[in-house]
Amino acid sequence: MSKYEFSTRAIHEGQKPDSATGAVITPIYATSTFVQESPGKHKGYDYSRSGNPTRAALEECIASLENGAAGYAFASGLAAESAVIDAIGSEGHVIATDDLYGGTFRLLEQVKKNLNHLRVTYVDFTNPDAVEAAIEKDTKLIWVETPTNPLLKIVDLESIAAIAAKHHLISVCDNTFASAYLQNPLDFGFDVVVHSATKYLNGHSDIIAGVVVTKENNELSQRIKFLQNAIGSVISPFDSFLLLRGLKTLKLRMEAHSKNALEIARFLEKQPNVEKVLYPGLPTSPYYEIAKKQMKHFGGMVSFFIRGDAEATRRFLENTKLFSLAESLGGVESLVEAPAIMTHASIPKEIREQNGIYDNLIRLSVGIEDSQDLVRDLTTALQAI
Ligand code: P1T
Repeated sequence: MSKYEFSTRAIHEGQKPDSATGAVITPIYATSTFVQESPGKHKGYDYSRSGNPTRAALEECIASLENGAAGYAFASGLAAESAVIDAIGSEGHVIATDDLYGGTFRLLEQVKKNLNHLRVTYVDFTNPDAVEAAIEKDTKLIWVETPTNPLLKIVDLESIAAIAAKHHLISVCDNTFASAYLQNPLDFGFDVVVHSATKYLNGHSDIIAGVVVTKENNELSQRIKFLQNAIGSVISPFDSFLLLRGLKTLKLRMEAHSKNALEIARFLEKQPNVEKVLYPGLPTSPYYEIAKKQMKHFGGMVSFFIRGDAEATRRFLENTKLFSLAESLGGVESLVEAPAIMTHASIPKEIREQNGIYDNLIRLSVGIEDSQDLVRDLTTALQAI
């Protein structure tokens, strides 16, 4: 299938008509177990934690969309991340982006440090020299998010992959904010891609899911597959079905998200009560050139600082109507949130502020509604602060 373009693969890869019935759409194989003719003799499936045909179709599809060799689907983005981190074993050193999802920070700080005895250094990855300087004798893993959550910094994937390869480190990119349509980190030399598939990959805010794709079907990949089954944090057949359905329109949705987000970023830039807009698609962004190089469009996330304090932020958040005040992102509907008190509240205040996440930071997940309505909604909320 790899000779086909993106949307053709999204619609067909791993999804041949059902061999038993001819169903064009991959059925939801809602079964926990599979009959065996004789012990160990079966049609490729014996128990749904170890493998399920709906999940298998999804895993083949996402592996193709990320240009990888193997895909694994999990019950959440964090479950996917956890399996990848566990796959490097206990003890050793990890270098991670300083601006990353609060839940990933919590997973590293409050779980993997204690239980896996890992040490973690957080670095501003927009400076590749700082990443190389942070490498220690026992560094095993480089963990990147780009665009970062919530400051939308862009990391140069090619430079970071080259540093990882030079020092024989495993490189992982959390590609949630870009999605597999806008950016494929494996093409730049990364070893592993993870997603919170809850977001753009599914696109309809109706499931929690995660995926991992590996560049090679190597020992690391097999270890992740082993952990997926051994720990059991798998996605259900029903959620696999919804995710497959979402993937079919990923390209169309990402184009619409990106178009609306650019329009909104340009609008916000002109507003007197907006202090600064963070969007890699604005030519004024320090990340514009690198984003243009490695992404097809600039994505649907826009962050900005309003001119005001925590109370003004609260008034803004209470006065949007179309932008629902909620955590998460990547759905067709627009969402708004304040990272300091919502998605990134699990990061201690002094670290948050050191990284640039202040109380007046607002993050938008721009949906695919008609942009005039979204701009009107933001205008009303800005007038209320
Ligand atoms: O929520 P879950 O599916 O477990 O995914 C976690 C996760 C991982 N990586 C990134 C970059 C993320 O943004 C997330 C989840 N983020 C939010 C819920 C949020 O509002 O930012």
